Amino acid sequence: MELYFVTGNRHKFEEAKFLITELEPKIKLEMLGEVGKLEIQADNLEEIVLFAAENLNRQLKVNFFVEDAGLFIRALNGFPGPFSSYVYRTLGCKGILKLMENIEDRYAEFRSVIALGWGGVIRIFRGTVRGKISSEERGSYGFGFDPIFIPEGSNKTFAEMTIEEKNRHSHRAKAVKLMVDFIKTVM
Ligand code: ITT
Repeated sequence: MELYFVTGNRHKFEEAKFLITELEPKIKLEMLGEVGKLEIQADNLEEIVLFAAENLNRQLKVNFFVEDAGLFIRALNGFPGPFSSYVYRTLGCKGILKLMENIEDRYAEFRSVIALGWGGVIRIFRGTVRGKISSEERGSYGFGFDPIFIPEGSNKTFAEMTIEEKNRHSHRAKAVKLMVDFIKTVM
């Protein structure tokens, strides 16, 4: 049986794929990038994924999930949070480092919310990773804000980690693992 990850972001798909191998061969993960995924601009991740999942649930007759993630910086009152995609495209890592210049409190977290449509019913899974904003960009793996985020318990940025290493810490890996645990109970 196929499970579709509806996303335009191949990196997110690759990260999830590593964790879903334990459901194989019964379940095969496929990326679905070209369907009409509607994204609303809202100030919380749950609202965004639920809106997208409810729309897809009406269009698709398959099992699928969508994920929305964001970087929440404490000294910036949670900015860019649900606006991370837009802020990445406009300010990028350099812009965030500039905003963080001379700020001592470097605490930040990545949050991930997954909405799974399974048998026509939508369920939510969440994951968070605590960490800090580095003082400069480091590493060339990954995507987005990976070069400036150091998870707690490591000295490396996410961009200095392989997918397996990032998955030992990441917000997305935590949410995907909870989803995998759920799927194991129903497949
Ligand atoms: P979708 O098609 O799945 O929506 P997206 O790239 O827009 O893909 P999100 O909305 O979930 O992804 O994420 C918003 C932004 O937050 C994303 O573009 C990155 O800049 C950043 N981000 C999210 N997860 C990240 C991660 O694991 N590492 C680095 N940056 C991340």
